[in-house]
Amino acid sequence: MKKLRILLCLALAALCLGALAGCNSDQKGDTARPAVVVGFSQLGSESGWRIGNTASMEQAAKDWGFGLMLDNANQRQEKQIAAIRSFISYQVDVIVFSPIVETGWENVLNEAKKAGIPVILMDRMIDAKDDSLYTAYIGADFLAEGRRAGEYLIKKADDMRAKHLNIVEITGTVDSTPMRERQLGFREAIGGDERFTLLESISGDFLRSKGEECMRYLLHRYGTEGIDVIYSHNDEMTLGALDVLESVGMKPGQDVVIISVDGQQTAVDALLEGRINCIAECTPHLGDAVMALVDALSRGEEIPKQIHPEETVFSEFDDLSGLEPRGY
Ligand code: GYE
Repeated sequence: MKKLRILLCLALAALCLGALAGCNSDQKGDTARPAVVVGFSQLGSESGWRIGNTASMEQAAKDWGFGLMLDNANQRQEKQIAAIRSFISYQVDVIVFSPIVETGWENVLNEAKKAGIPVILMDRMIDAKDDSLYTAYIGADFLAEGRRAGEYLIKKADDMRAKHLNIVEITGTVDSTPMRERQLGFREAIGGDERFTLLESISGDFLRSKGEECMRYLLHRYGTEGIDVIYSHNDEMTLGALDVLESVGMKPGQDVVIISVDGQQTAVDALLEGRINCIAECTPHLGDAVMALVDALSRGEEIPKQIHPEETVFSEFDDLSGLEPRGY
């Protein structure tokens, strides 16, 4: 056991030195500790959004001259908890993490609090009664994203003069903030409108492969004629669903209304081709704003408890000719 612990310490030290090499430092030498070290636990690489988000954090750490210890948890909460513990033992200046689900963080966040290390929640929230367990949350207003998706659908139904539309929903990871709130916001927007029936809601875990699986199941259950609208909580799952629809000869965007969330380049391209009807934007470019908070904390300044980036919606009703490349 002791041996294992020593090995773990050595591995951690090697990881830290590797991760921190080349950063600005307050001492001489390549491996000296930078003035500010950020421990960042990323939840995985499940989507174009997530990969863009990791790149944004890495770039911003470089731009601000901060050391970044990055750990990718590959979709496993226990790996995130272990990473946060390692950041605490390394005594990083700030911990940033993107919680894969909302529950189960109290213990490890209490440990960070006891160690006096501020925690910034990035992208997703936690469900904790005690809001002193984190210093700030920076991430999208997912409720607003869901509402925008629903508002688009109302407009579309008016435009189609539809009497009745059957909707299926492919959700993100169960118990994650974007899943919960994108679901809620959408229902809020369309609720009470009797033209809509929500046939079923199933989780595709934000993964393209599961989006495909969900679509196959939904087609099997409701048939090619039974589904009028697909509301999918992210672009990866949407792209998976498009493949399946096209493989059975359907024309997504025409035979069935496709509503997605995120706005990664491949999905925006599909929107421009008419294969997706609407995308509620969610930006992964949070790195710079996160590092600005880290900087403020390192100067002992107060920071806001909650920050939402500005976001919009792209749809077939908009002129998208001037849209800049998305960068993810
Ligand atoms: O929409 C999805 C990703 O938490 C906002 O996670 C993020 C979501 C994003 O996998 O593509």
